[in-house]
Amino acid sequence: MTKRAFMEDVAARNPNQPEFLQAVLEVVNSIWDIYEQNPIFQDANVLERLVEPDRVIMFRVPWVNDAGEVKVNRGFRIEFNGAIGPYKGGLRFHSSVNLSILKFLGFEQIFKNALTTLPMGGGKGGSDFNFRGRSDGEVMRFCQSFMTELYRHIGSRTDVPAGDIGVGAREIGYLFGQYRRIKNEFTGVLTGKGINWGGSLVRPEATGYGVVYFADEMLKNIGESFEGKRVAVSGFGNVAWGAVTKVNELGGKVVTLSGPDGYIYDPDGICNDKIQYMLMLRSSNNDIVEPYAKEFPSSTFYPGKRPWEQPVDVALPCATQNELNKEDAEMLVKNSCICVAEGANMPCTPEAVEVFEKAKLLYAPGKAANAGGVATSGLEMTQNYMGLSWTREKVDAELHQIMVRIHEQCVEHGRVQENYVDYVKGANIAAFLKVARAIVEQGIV
Ligand code: NDP
Ligand code: 2IT
Repeated sequence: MTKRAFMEDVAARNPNQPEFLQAVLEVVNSIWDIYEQNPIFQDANVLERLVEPDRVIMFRVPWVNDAGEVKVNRGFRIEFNGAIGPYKGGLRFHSSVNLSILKFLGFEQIFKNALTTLPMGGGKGGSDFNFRGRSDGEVMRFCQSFMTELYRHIGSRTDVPAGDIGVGAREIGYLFGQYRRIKNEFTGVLTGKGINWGGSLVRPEATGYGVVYFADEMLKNIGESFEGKRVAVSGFGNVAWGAVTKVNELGGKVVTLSGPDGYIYDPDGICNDKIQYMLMLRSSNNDIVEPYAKEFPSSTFYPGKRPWEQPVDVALPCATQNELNKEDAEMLVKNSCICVAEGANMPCTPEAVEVFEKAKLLYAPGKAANAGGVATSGLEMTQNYMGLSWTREKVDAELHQIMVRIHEQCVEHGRVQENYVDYVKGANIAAFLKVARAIVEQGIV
Protein backbone atom coordinates (compact mmCIF):
# COMPACT_ATOMS: atom_id res chain seq x y z
CA MET A 1 0.00 0.00 0.00
CA THR A 2 1.28 3.51 -0.74
CA LYS A 3 1.43 6.20 1.92
CA ARG A 4 -1.22 8.13 0.07
CA ALA A 5 -3.59 5.16 -0.08
CA PHE A 6 -3.03 4.51 3.61
CA MET A 7 -3.90 8.10 4.53
CA GLU A 8 -6.95 8.08 2.27
CA ASP A 9 -8.15 4.97 4.02
CA VAL A 10 -7.63 6.53 7.49
CA ALA A 11 -9.46 9.67 6.33
CA ALA A 12 -12.40 7.64 4.99
CA ARG A 13 -12.71 5.71 8.24
CA ASN A 14 -12.55 8.82 10.40
CA PRO A 15 -14.69 11.49 8.77
CA ASN A 16 -14.90 14.89 10.46
CA GLN A 17 -11.76 14.30 12.53
CA PRO A 18 -9.30 16.88 11.11
CA GLU A 19 -7.10 17.13 14.22
CA PHE A 20 -6.77 13.35 14.43
CA LEU A 21 -5.81 13.11 10.76
CA GLN A 22 -3.30 15.94 11.20
CA ALA A 23 -1.59 14.05 14.03
CA VAL A 24 -1.58 10.73 12.11
CA LEU A 25 -0.16 12.31 8.94
CA GLU A 26 2.74 13.84 10.84
CA VAL A 27 3.74 10.46 12.27
CA VAL A 28 3.19 8.59 9.00
CA ASN A 29 5.36 11.07 7.09
CA SER A 30 8.21 10.48 9.53
CA ILE A 31 8.10 6.71 9.76
CA TRP A 32 6.92 5.56 6.33
CA ASP A 33 10.41 4.70 5.00
CA ILE A 34 11.21 2.63 8.08
CA TYR A 35 7.83 0.93 7.87
CA GLU A 36 8.41 -0.03 4.24
CA GLN A 37 11.88 -1.38 5.03
CA ASN A 38 10.58 -3.64 7.84
CA PRO A 39 8.44 -6.54 6.59
CA ILE A 40 8.03 -7.63 10.21
CA PHE A 41 5.94 -4.49 10.87
CA GLN A 42 4.06 -4.75 7.60
CA ASP A 43 3.25 -8.45 8.02
CA ALA A 44 1.69 -7.64 11.39
CA ASN A 45 -0.10 -4.65 9.83
CA VAL A 46 1.20 -2.55 12.71
CA LEU A 47 0.32 0.85 11.30
CA GLU A 48 -3.30 0.06 10.57
CA ARG A 49 -3.66 -1.37 14.07
CA LEU A 50 -1.92 1.62 15.63
CA VAL A 51 -4.36 4.20 14.22
CA GLU A 52 -7.34 2.26 15.60
CA PRO A 53 -7.84 2.90 19.34
CA ASP A 54 -7.95 -0.13 21.64
CA ARG A 55 -11.21 1.31 23.01
CA VAL A 56 -13.29 4.51 22.82
CA ILE A 57 -15.60 5.19 25.75
CA MET A 58 -18.23 7.89 25.40
CA PHE A 59 -20.83 8.69 28.02
CA ARG A 60 -23.48 11.11 29.27
CA VAL A 61 -22.56 13.36 32.20
CA PRO A 62 -25.74 14.74 33.84
CA TRP A 63 -25.42 17.25 36.68
CA VAL A 64 -27.48 19.91 38.46
CA ASN A 65 -26.44 23.58 38.40
CA ASP A 66 -26.87 26.07 41.26
CA ALA A 67 -30.24 27.17 39.87
CA GLY A 68 -31.53 23.58 40.13
CA GLU A 69 -31.49 23.02 36.38
CA VAL A 70 -30.39 19.69 34.92
CA LYS A 71 -27.41 19.99 32.56
CA VAL A 72 -25.89 17.36 30.29
CA ASN A 73 -22.33 17.18 29.01
CA ARG A 74 -20.46 14.55 27.05
CA GLY A 75 -17.68 12.51 28.63
CA PHE A 76 -14.94 10.57 26.81
CA ARG A 77 -12.00 8.30 27.49
CA ILE A 78 -9.89 7.10 24.57
CA GLU A 79 -7.76 4.08 25.56
CA PHE A 80 -5.61 4.32 22.47
CA ASN A 81 -2.77 1.87 22.85
CA GLY A 82 -1.72 -0.26 25.80
CA ALA A 83 1.20 -2.19 24.28
CA ILE A 84 3.92 -0.76 26.54
CA GLY A 85 2.01 -0.06 29.76
CA PRO A 86 -1.27 1.01 31.36
CA TYR A 87 -3.12 3.72 29.41
CA LYS A 88 -1.86 7.09 30.62
CA GLY A 89 -2.88 10.62 29.67
CA GLY A 90 -4.77 13.68 30.77
CA LEU A 91 -8.40 14.76 30.95
CA ARG A 92 -9.36 17.98 29.17
CA PHE A 93 -12.44 20.00 30.15
CA HIS A 94 -13.03 22.69 27.53
CA SER A 95 -16.02 23.68 25.40
CA SER A 96 -14.10 22.76 22.21
CA VAL A 97 -13.61 19.10 23.25
CA ASN A 98 -14.83 16.52 20.75
CA LEU A 99 -13.87 13.05 19.52
CA SER A 100 -11.38 14.34 16.94
CA ILE A 101 -9.47 16.45 19.46
CA LEU A 102 -9.30 13.67 22.04
CA LYS A 103 -8.27 11.09 19.45
CA PHE A 104 -5.45 13.36 18.26
CA LEU A 105 -4.33 13.86 21.85
CA GLY A 106 -4.57 10.13 22.64
CA PHE A 107 -2.62 9.23 19.51
CA GLU A 108 0.15 11.75 20.31
CA GLN A 109 0.26 10.41 23.85
CA ILE A 110 1.26 6.91 22.64
CA PHE A 111 4.49 8.29 21.15
CA LYS A 112 5.15 10.85 23.89
CA ASN A 113 4.84 8.23 26.60
CA ALA A 114 7.11 5.84 24.69
CA LEU A 115 9.80 8.55 24.57
CA THR A 116 9.74 9.05 28.35
CA THR A 117 11.41 5.61 28.71
CA LEU A 118 8.74 4.73 31.33
CA PRO A 119 6.18 1.91 30.85
CA MET A 120 3.04 3.85 29.89
CA GLY A 121 0.52 3.33 27.08
CA GLY A 122 -1.40 6.18 25.44
CA GLY A 123 -4.81 7.52 26.49
CA LYS A 124 -6.76 10.77 26.75
CA GLY A 125 -10.19 11.84 27.90
CA GLY A 126 -12.31 14.75 28.90
CA SER A 127 -15.54 16.60 28.39
CA ASP A 128 -17.03 19.62 26.64
CA PHE A 129 -17.73 21.06 30.10
CA ASN A 130 -16.59 24.69 30.56
CA PHE A 131 -15.72 25.69 34.13
CA ARG A 132 -15.74 29.42 33.35
CA GLY A 133 -18.53 31.09 35.26
CA ARG A 134 -19.31 27.89 37.19
CA SER A 135 -19.29 27.89 40.98
CA ASP A 136 -17.06 25.57 42.96
CA GLY A 137 -20.11 23.46 43.89
CA GLU A 138 -21.06 23.09 40.23
CA VAL A 139 -17.53 22.01 39.31
CA MET A 140 -17.59 19.44 42.13
CA ARG A 141 -20.95 18.00 41.10
CA PHE A 142 -19.82 17.81 37.50
CA CYS A 143 -16.58 16.01 38.45
CA GLN A 144 -18.50 13.56 40.66
CA SER A 145 -20.93 12.73 37.87
CA PHE A 146 -18.07 12.34 35.37
CA MET A 147 -16.25 9.90 37.70
CA THR A 148 -19.45 7.97 38.44
CA GLU A 149 -19.15 6.55 34.93
CA LEU A 150 -15.38 6.76 34.38
CA TYR A 151 -14.46 4.77 37.50
CA ARG A 152 -15.44 1.42 35.93
CA HIS A 153 -12.94 1.88 33.08
CA ILE A 154 -9.84 3.03 34.96
CA GLY A 155 -7.46 1.68 37.64
CA SER A 156 -3.90 2.11 38.84
CA ARG A 157 -2.72 -0.79 36.60
CA THR A 158 -5.27 -0.25 33.83
CA ASP A 159 -5.69 3.41 32.94
CA VAL A 160 -4.41 6.39 34.93
CA PRO A 161 -5.82 9.80 33.95
CA ALA A 162 -4.36 13.19 34.95
CA GLY A 163 -4.96 16.89 34.18
CA ASP A 164 -4.85 18.90 30.96
CA ILE A 165 -6.62 22.11 29.88
CA GLY A 166 -9.32 22.95 32.43
CA VAL A 167 -8.34 20.11 34.78
CA GLY A 168 -5.97 21.12 37.57
CA ALA A 169 -5.48 20.31 41.25
CA ARG A 170 -9.07 21.19 42.22
CA GLU A 171 -10.68 18.94 39.60
CA ILE A 172 -8.26 16.05 40.28
CA GLY A 173 -9.24 16.34 43.97
CA TYR A 174 -12.97 16.04 43.27
CA LEU A 175 -12.43 13.22 40.77
CA PHE A 176 -10.21 11.27 43.18
CA GLY A 177 -12.63 11.77 46.07
CA GLN A 178 -15.48 10.30 44.06
CA TYR A 179 -13.38 7.36 42.84
CA ARG A 180 -12.31 6.54 46.40
CA ARG A 181 -15.89 6.78 47.61
CA ILE A 182 -17.28 4.45 44.93
CA LYS A 183 -14.45 1.89 45.03
CA ASN A 184 -13.59 2.14 48.74
CA GLU A 185 -9.98 1.91 47.68
CA PHE A 186 -7.00 4.27 47.93
CA THR A 187 -4.71 3.76 44.90
CA GLY A 188 -2.77 5.87 42.44
CA VAL A 189 -5.61 5.85 39.93
CA LEU A 190 -5.02 9.51 38.99
CA THR A 191 -1.85 11.60 38.88
CA GLY A 192 -1.50 15.27 39.71
CA LYS A 193 -2.90 14.49 43.17
CA GLY A 194 -2.48 16.76 46.21
CA ILE A 195 0.85 16.44 47.95
CA ASN A 196 -0.72 15.08 51.16
CA TRP A 197 -2.67 12.32 49.44
CA GLY A 198 -0.28 10.60 47.06
CA GLY A 199 0.77 13.41 44.74
CA SER A 200 4.36 13.97 43.65
CA LEU A 201 6.45 17.04 44.31
CA VAL A 202 7.29 18.90 41.08
CA ARG A 203 4.31 17.45 39.12
CA PRO A 204 2.53 20.88 38.93
CA GLU A 205 5.53 22.60 37.33
CA ALA A 206 6.89 19.51 35.50
CA THR A 207 5.55 20.13 31.98
CA GLY A 208 6.84 23.70 31.82
CA TYR A 209 10.16 22.79 33.46
CA GLY A 210 10.55 19.90 31.03
CA VAL A 211 9.94 22.09 27.98
CA VAL A 212 12.69 24.44 29.11
CA TYR A 213 15.08 21.58 29.98
CA PHE A 214 14.46 20.20 26.49
CA ALA A 215 14.90 23.57 24.74
CA ASP A 216 18.10 24.06 26.76
CA GLU A 217 19.44 20.78 25.35
CA MET A 218 18.57 21.93 21.82
CA LEU A 219 20.37 25.22 22.39
CA LYS A 220 23.41 23.50 23.92
CA ASN A 221 23.60 21.28 20.86
CA ILE A 222 24.36 24.38 18.78
CA GLY A 223 26.58 25.98 21.41
CA GLU A 224 23.89 28.30 22.79
CA SER A 225 22.03 28.70 26.11
CA PHE A 226 19.03 30.54 27.63
CA GLU A 227 21.31 33.18 29.18
CA GLY A 228 20.16 36.61 27.99
CA LYS A 229 17.63 35.19 25.50
CA ARG A 230 14.29 36.88 24.87
CA VAL A 231 11.48 34.33 25.07
CA ALA A 232 7.85 34.45 23.88
CA VAL A 233 5.41 32.25 25.82
CA SER A 234 1.74 31.80 24.91
CA GLY A 235 -1.08 30.84 27.26
CA PHE A 236 -1.11 31.64 30.96
CA GLY A 237 -2.05 28.25 32.36
CA ASN A 238 -0.23 25.43 34.09
CA VAL A 239 2.34 24.76 31.37
CA ALA A 240 3.05 28.45 30.70
CA TRP A 241 3.63 29.04 34.43
CA GLY A 242 6.22 26.26 34.76
CA ALA A 243 7.99 27.39 31.59
CA VAL A 244 8.17 31.05 32.65
CA THR A 245 9.58 30.06 36.04
CA LYS A 246 12.33 27.86 34.59
CA VAL A 247 13.33 30.32 31.83
CA ASN A 248 13.94 32.92 34.56
CA GLU A 249 16.05 30.43 36.52
CA LEU A 250 18.22 29.78 33.45
CA GLY A 251 18.82 33.49 32.85
CA GLY A 252 16.35 34.12 30.01
CA LYS A 253 13.75 36.88 29.83
CA VAL A 254 10.10 36.03 29.10
CA VAL A 255 8.41 38.97 27.35
CA THR A 256 4.91 37.67 26.45
CA LEU A 257 1.91 35.76 27.79
CA SER A 258 -1.41 35.25 26.03
CA GLY A 259 -5.05 34.34 26.46
CA PRO A 260 -8.04 33.97 24.19
CA ASP A 261 -8.42 37.80 24.39
CA GLY A 262 -4.94 38.69 23.03
CA TYR A 263 -1.42 38.92 24.41
CA ILE A 264 0.63 41.10 26.72
CA TYR A 265 4.15 42.28 25.93
CA ASP A 266 6.37 43.12 28.87
CA PRO A 267 9.87 44.22 27.75
CA ASP A 268 11.08 44.29 31.38
CA GLY A 269 10.49 40.54 31.64
CA ILE A 270 7.88 38.44 33.44
CA CYS A 271 9.60 37.53 36.70
CA ASN A 272 9.25 37.50 40.51
CA ASP A 273 5.93 39.01 41.66
CA LYS A 274 4.67 39.06 38.07
CA ILE A 275 4.76 35.25 38.06
CA GLN A 276 2.74 35.24 41.28
CA TYR A 277 0.27 37.63 39.65
CA MET A 278 0.01 35.30 36.64
CA LEU A 279 -0.93 32.43 38.97
CA MET A 280 -3.52 34.59 40.69
CA LEU A 281 -5.00 35.66 37.36
CA ARG A 282 -5.22 32.02 36.32
CA SER A 283 -7.06 30.92 39.46
CA SER A 284 -9.44 33.89 39.38
CA ASN A 285 -11.82 32.02 37.08
CA ASN A 286 -10.92 34.61 34.48
CA ASP A 287 -10.06 33.74 30.91
CA ILE A 288 -8.37 36.99 29.93
CA VAL A 289 -4.78 38.28 30.31
CA GLU A 290 -5.63 41.94 29.78
CA PRO A 291 -5.64 42.74 33.55
CA TYR A 292 -1.88 42.03 33.60
CA ALA A 293 -1.26 45.18 31.52
CA LYS A 294 -3.30 47.27 33.97
CA GLU A 295 -1.39 45.85 36.95
CA PHE A 296 2.08 46.31 35.40
CA PRO A 297 2.45 49.58 33.46
CA SER A 298 5.70 48.39 31.87
CA SER A 299 3.57 46.12 29.68
CA THR A 300 1.22 46.59 26.72
CA PHE A 301 -1.89 44.57 25.83
CA TYR A 302 -2.50 43.68 22.18
CA PRO A 303 -6.16 42.64 21.81
CA GLY A 304 -6.97 39.81 19.41
CA LYS A 305 -3.31 39.29 18.47
CA ARG A 306 -0.80 36.49 19.06
CA PRO A 307 2.64 36.92 20.62
CA TRP A 308 4.62 35.59 17.65
CA GLU A 309 4.88 39.06 16.07
CA GLN A 310 7.39 40.17 18.75
CA PRO A 311 11.12 39.80 18.04
CA VAL A 312 12.35 36.95 20.26
CA ASP A 313 15.13 34.35 20.27
CA VAL A 314 13.01 31.47 21.58
CA ALA A 315 9.27 30.74 21.23
CA LEU A 316 7.40 28.39 23.59
CA PRO A 317 3.76 27.92 22.52
CA CYS A 318 1.99 26.69 25.68
CA ALA A 319 -1.76 27.31 25.09
CA THR A 320 -3.52 24.96 22.68
CA GLN A 321 -3.49 23.18 19.31
CA ASN A 322 -3.00 25.11 16.05
CA GLU A 323 -2.30 28.43 17.75
CA LEU A 324 0.78 29.24 15.61
CA ASN A 325 0.20 29.37 11.85
CA LYS A 326 2.27 29.92 8.71
CA GLU A 327 2.28 33.73 8.97
CA ASP A 328 3.28 33.55 12.64
CA ALA A 329 6.12 31.16 11.75
CA GLU A 330 7.31 33.46 8.95
CA MET A 331 7.34 36.37 11.37
CA LEU A 332 9.41 34.42 13.91
CA VAL A 333 11.91 33.42 11.21
CA LYS A 334 12.08 37.01 9.90
CA ASN A 335 12.85 38.20 13.43
CA SER A 336 15.73 35.68 13.70
CA CYS A 337 14.14 33.38 16.28
CA ILE A 338 16.45 30.36 16.69
CA CYS A 339 14.35 27.86 18.66
CA VAL A 340 10.69 26.80 18.93
CA ALA A 341 9.74 24.14 21.51
CA GLU A 342 6.11 23.09 21.91
CA GLY A 343 4.72 23.19 25.45
CA ALA A 344 1.18 22.64 24.19
CA ASN A 345 0.14 19.63 22.11
CA MET A 346 0.36 20.33 18.35
CA PRO A 347 0.29 24.18 18.70
CA CYS A 348 2.05 24.71 15.35
CA THR A 349 0.08 24.05 12.16
CA PRO A 350 1.71 21.77 9.55
CA GLU A 351 2.33 24.85 7.36
CA ALA A 352 4.13 26.58 10.24
CA VAL A 353 6.29 23.50 10.81
CA GLU A 354 7.21 23.52 7.11
CA VAL A 355 8.42 27.13 7.46
CA PHE A 356 10.59 26.18 10.45
CA GLU A 357 12.03 23.17 8.67
CA LYS A 358 12.88 25.21 5.57
CA ALA A 359 14.57 27.88 7.68
CA LYS A 360 16.40 25.10 9.58
CA LEU A 361 15.72 26.64 12.96
CA LEU A 362 15.53 24.38 16.01
CA TYR A 363 11.96 23.06 16.23
CA ALA A 364 10.74 20.39 18.67
CA PRO A 365 7.26 18.83 18.59
CA GLY A 366 5.19 18.60 21.78
CA LYS A 367 5.47 14.83 22.02
CA ALA A 368 9.17 15.32 22.78
CA ALA A 369 9.33 18.78 24.36
CA ASN A 370 6.30 18.59 26.68
CA ALA A 371 6.77 14.96 27.79
CA GLY A 372 8.03 16.12 31.20
CA GLY A 373 4.48 16.37 32.53
CA VAL A 374 3.49 12.80 31.82
CA ALA A 375 6.99 11.60 32.74
CA THR A 376 6.56 13.09 36.20
CA SER A 377 3.12 11.50 36.33
CA GLY A 378 4.97 8.24 35.69
CA LEU A 379 7.26 9.05 38.63
CA GLU A 380 4.15 9.73 40.74
CA MET A 381 2.82 6.27 39.77
CA THR A 382 6.13 4.68 40.77
CA GLN A 383 6.06 6.42 44.17
CA ASN A 384 2.44 5.28 44.67
CA TYR A 385 3.27 1.67 43.79
CA MET A 386 6.17 1.78 46.26
CA GLY A 387 4.15 3.58 48.91
CA LEU A 388 6.63 6.38 49.48
CA SER A 389 7.39 9.99 48.48
CA TRP A 390 10.59 11.25 46.92
CA THR A 391 12.17 14.62 47.68
CA ARG A 392 11.80 17.58 45.38
CA GLU A 393 15.47 17.29 44.39
CA LYS A 394 15.11 13.63 43.44
CA VAL A 395 12.00 14.13 41.30
CA ASP A 396 13.48 17.19 39.58
CA ALA A 397 16.75 15.36 38.87
CA GLU A 398 14.81 12.37 37.39
CA LEU A 399 12.71 14.73 35.25
CA HIS A 400 15.82 16.52 34.00
CA GLN A 401 17.49 13.21 33.13
CA ILE A 402 14.41 12.02 31.27
CA MET A 403 14.30 15.20 29.16
CA VAL A 404 18.01 14.80 28.35
CA ARG A 405 17.37 11.19 27.30
CA ILE A 406 14.41 12.19 25.10
CA HIS A 407 16.67 14.74 23.43
CA GLU A 408 19.31 12.06 22.84
CA GLN A 409 16.71 9.77 21.21
CA CYS A 410 15.64 12.60 18.89
CA VAL A 411 19.25 13.29 17.90
CA GLU A 412 19.95 9.58 17.37
CA HIS A 413 17.04 9.08 14.98
CA GLY A 414 16.65 12.60 13.56
CA ARG A 415 20.13 13.84 12.70
CA VAL A 416 19.89 14.86 9.05
CA GLN A 417 23.18 16.73 8.72
CA GLU A 418 26.17 17.22 10.97
CA ASN A 419 24.63 20.37 12.45
CA TYR A 420 20.90 19.85 11.85
CA VAL A 421 18.49 17.61 13.73
CA ASP A 422 14.94 16.92 12.49
CA TYR A 423 13.29 16.57 15.91
CA VAL A 424 9.92 15.58 14.45
CA LYS A 425 11.41 12.68 12.57
CA GLY A 426 13.68 11.72 15.48
CA ALA A 427 10.85 11.69 18.03
CA ASN A 428 8.43 9.80 15.79
CA ILE A 429 10.92 7.13 14.72
CA ALA A 430 12.28 6.48 18.22
CA ALA A 431 8.79 6.17 19.68
CA PHE A 432 7.36 4.16 16.78
CA LEU A 433 10.13 1.56 16.90
CA LYS A 434 9.50 0.95 20.59
CA VAL A 435 5.71 0.66 20.32
CA ALA A 436 5.73 -1.24 17.01
CA ARG A 437 8.12 -3.89 18.38
CA ALA A 438 5.90 -4.35 21.44
CA ILE A 439 2.84 -4.75 19.22
CA VAL A 440 4.54 -7.38 17.06
CA GLU A 441 5.89 -9.29 20.06
CA GLN A 442 2.46 -9.51 21.69
CA GLY A 443 0.76 -11.12 18.70
CA ILE A 444 -2.52 -10.26 17.00
CA VAL A 445 -4.54 -8.64 19.77
P1 NDP B 1 -4.51 25.20 31.40
O1 NDP B 1 -5.97 25.02 31.38
O2 NDP B 1 -3.80 25.38 32.68
O3 NDP B 1 -4.10 26.42 30.46
C1 NDP B 1 -4.46 26.45 29.09
C2 NDP B 1 -4.12 27.80 28.53
O4 NDP B 1 -4.42 27.88 27.14
C3 NDP B 1 -4.90 28.90 29.18
O5 NDP B 1 -4.17 30.07 29.15
C4 NDP B 1 -6.12 28.93 28.25
O6 NDP B 1 -6.83 30.11 28.34
C5 NDP B 1 -5.49 28.79 26.91
N1 NDP B 1 -6.43 28.22 25.97
C6 NDP B 1 -7.11 27.07 26.07
N2 NDP B 1 -7.87 26.86 24.99
C7 NDP B 1 -7.68 27.91 24.21
C8 NDP B 1 -8.18 28.28 22.95
N3 NDP B 1 -9.06 27.50 22.29
N4 NDP B 1 -7.74 29.43 22.41
C9 NDP B 1 -6.83 30.21 23.07
N5 NDP B 1 -6.33 29.91 24.26
C10 NDP B 1 -6.74 28.78 24.81
O7 NDP B 1 -3.91 23.95 30.60
P2 NDP B 1 -2.44 23.44 30.51
O8 NDP B 1 -1.47 24.53 30.76
O9 NDP B 1 -2.37 22.21 31.33
O10 NDP B 1 -2.35 23.00 28.99
C11 NDP B 1 -1.84 23.84 27.95
C12 NDP B 1 -1.37 22.98 26.78
O11 NDP B 1 -0.33 22.11 27.24
C13 NDP B 1 -2.43 22.06 26.17
O12 NDP B 1 -2.17 21.92 24.79
C14 NDP B 1 -2.17 20.73 26.87
O13 NDP B 1 -2.64 19.65 26.12
C15 NDP B 1 -0.65 20.76 26.92
N6 NDP B 1 -0.02 19.89 27.91
C16 NDP B 1 -0.39 19.91 29.23
C17 NDP B 1 0.27 19.10 30.13
C18 NDP B 1 -0.04 19.13 31.59
O14 NDP B 1 0.64 18.40 32.33
N7 NDP B 1 -0.95 19.95 32.06
C19 NDP B 1 1.30 18.15 29.70
C20 NDP B 1 1.64 18.27 28.31
C21 NDP B 1 0.98 19.09 27.47
P3 NDP B 1 -8.35 30.01 28.89
O15 NDP B 1 -8.35 28.95 29.93
O16 NDP B 1 -8.53 31.36 29.41
O17 NDP B 1 -9.17 29.64 27.72
O1 2IT C 1 -0.66 16.05 27.37
C1 2IT C 1 -0.13 15.54 28.39
O2 2IT C 1 0.91 14.89 28.31
C2 2IT C 1 -0.79 15.73 29.68
N1 2IT C 1 -1.80 16.42 29.73
C3 2IT C 1 -0.26 15.06 30.91
C4 2IT C 1 -0.75 13.65 30.99
C5 2IT C 1 -0.44 12.92 32.29
O3 2IT C 1 -0.91 11.79 32.38
O4 2IT C 1 0.25 13.45 33.16
